[in-house]
Amino acid sequence: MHALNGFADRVWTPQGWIADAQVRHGADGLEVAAAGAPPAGAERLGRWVLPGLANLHSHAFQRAMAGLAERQGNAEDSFWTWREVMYAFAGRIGPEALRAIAAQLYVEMLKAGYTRVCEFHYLHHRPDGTPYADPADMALALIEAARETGIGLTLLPTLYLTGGFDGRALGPRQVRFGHTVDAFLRLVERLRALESDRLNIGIALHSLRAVPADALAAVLASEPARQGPIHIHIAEQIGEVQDCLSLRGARPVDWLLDHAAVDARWCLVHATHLTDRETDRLAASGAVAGLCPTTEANLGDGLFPLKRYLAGGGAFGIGSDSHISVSPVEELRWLEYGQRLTAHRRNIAVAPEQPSTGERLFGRAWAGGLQAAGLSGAGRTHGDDLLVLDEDAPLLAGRDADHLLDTWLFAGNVPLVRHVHGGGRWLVRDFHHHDEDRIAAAYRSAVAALRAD
Ligand code: NGQ
Ligand code: ZN
Repeated sequence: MHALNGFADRVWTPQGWIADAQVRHGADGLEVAAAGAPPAGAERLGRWVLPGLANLHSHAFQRAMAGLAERQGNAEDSFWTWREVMYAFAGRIGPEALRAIAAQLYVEMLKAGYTRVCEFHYLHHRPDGTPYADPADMALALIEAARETGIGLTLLPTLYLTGGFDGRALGPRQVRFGHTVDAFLRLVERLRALESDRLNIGIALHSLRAVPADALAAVLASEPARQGPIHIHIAEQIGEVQDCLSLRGARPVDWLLDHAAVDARWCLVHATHLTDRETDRLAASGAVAGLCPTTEANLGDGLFPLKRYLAGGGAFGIGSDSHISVSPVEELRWLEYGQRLTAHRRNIAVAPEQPSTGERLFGRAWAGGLQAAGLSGAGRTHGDDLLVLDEDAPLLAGRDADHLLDTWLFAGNVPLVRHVHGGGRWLVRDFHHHDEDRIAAAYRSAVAALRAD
């Protein structure tokens, strides 16, 4: 790894901005210290330096269908009709297409400021449900895509057993998602052997709809579940809350908190439909709420009770999920705007000790993302990756550190991430990813082949 030794006018840390700071790689990730003047040999990074964000929820293949589900197919179009369109699309994706789509997506993520991604991966087998020659082929395609682009990857092989809370078998379009618990755990162990600085392996349970109680207990008691992050989709749609109530006798988040030792290793994705009590319980659990505001808006899910959750000390991070948008700015902006639109108030995600909305959104999403990616233990305080914003952007003229994040998150429509350093090298320089032309060409061919099929 090329050891970064840089100097910047202002560097964001969880404790606040540090002026005239030296930035170096140490054992616990980036080390930032006030230096006064540039130390000998330090390269000037720029005026504004921030840590990279983790995108805590991604289904990479869905990027290639962005914009293809925005025409009415049914007067009652909903999440569930979108899901049928998505399933038809998913059925066309094999390992080569997945690798090309994911690589293009990851380039876009890096350029937007995400330096790590959690892949919630359930497209395991061939469309007819038979395993690929190597049952890990689809997972390996995602690992290759991440390696090509330099983004850090938290791969979450996903367990998917049933087609609903009633335990029905997987439908014909879902069979490629399915595993026995044993085969699933073998996949996790196989992938764990590939872990590196830029790759770690967690576990995902697709949803309570897809994982019956006995399978949940078996996975959580298994050896592979003793380490790494655990993610689950939960309470995204009112229909699944009702099904859970009628078939398991409790709402999804209550049920999960009663049946699993949910703690800081967990990420509950969406968690949209919560009672006040569930909101407080989730906040107190230490788990991360995996919020995906642009997808949740696109799919008509609903709004997360952010204000109450933050008041209870809850952790959250952001994900771009279906990738209808690939932008941490847009996720954080819509997270706040959704609340303003319903509360008829301004500046919701703030606290008395932190009156800047942008600061609080960014700081929480940064910490929650790192936690959900399984990277915040062992004294790591800052992550490894950094972003340098465009100091020449007119938008940032006259901004001090107190207003920098408010300006970026609420007014930044032109890309402001100018350079990105990750995994010990510059991945993006002057807005360009080092391999973006080749990756875009491969993506175009892959999408053309999908349309021709
Ligand atoms: C997914 N996406 O797994 O891709 C889901 C849709 C489902 C979101 N929930 C499928 N946003 O939940 O059954
Ligand atoms: Zn999802």
